[in-house]
Amino acid sequence: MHAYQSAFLKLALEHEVLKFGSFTLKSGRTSPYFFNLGKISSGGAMRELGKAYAQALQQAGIGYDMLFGPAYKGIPLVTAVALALAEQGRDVPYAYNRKEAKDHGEGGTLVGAAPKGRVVIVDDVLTAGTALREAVRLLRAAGAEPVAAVIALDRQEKGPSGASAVQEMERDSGIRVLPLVNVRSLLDYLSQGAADPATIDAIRAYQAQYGV
Ligand code: OMP
Repeated sequence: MHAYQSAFLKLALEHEVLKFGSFTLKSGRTSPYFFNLGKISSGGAMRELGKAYAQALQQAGIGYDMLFGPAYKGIPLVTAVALALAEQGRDVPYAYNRKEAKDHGEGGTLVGAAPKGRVVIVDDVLTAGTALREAVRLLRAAGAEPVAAVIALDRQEKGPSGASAVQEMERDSGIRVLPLVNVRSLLDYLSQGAADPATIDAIRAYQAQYGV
């Protein structure tokens, strides 16, 4: 594990991003854990998160022209990543969308830099891949070329056709998925004393059903 990955896991656990219980996911699955990146909600924590995303992006060595953050959780994330990259001397344009089109003022659903060229999507979690597919569609419709998605957590689950959601996403849309961590590394980290054995067993049982 890279230093930025363990720093990210420490940050996430300190801010109670990870919750245990019973949660209905966007996919309709009932999960014993939920990763809520919205808990990163102070300037200092968001700065650390932005740095971790920027490092994951740099590590991947991908060429890109701009960043895009899908509404809602992608909006503060894309801003934090753009700030972290600027701190390192790279000033990258970014854009985000509204969930509902605005019919006055500047109008439309896209805000920020006009989408063009090679775009990296910045989002929180990938389960079945529905949220990222939507972002890919939106960017293509705007004439841009989505090339990658950098996310905090890959839950390593099956997608709509039963294969790995990440593999389906990479195959169908041609974009690369760059997670800070995946559920396996999360489980390894939790097994070192950060969660009780019953919780870890519940996550493993869920993974046995929906995981890949
Ligand atoms: P998919 O569209 O199925 O990939 O689900 C991803 C979205 O679900 C994310 O953008 C989140 O809004 C939400 N989500 C979480 O934030 N954390 C989780 O642990 C699980 C989900 C989820 O609903 O699957």
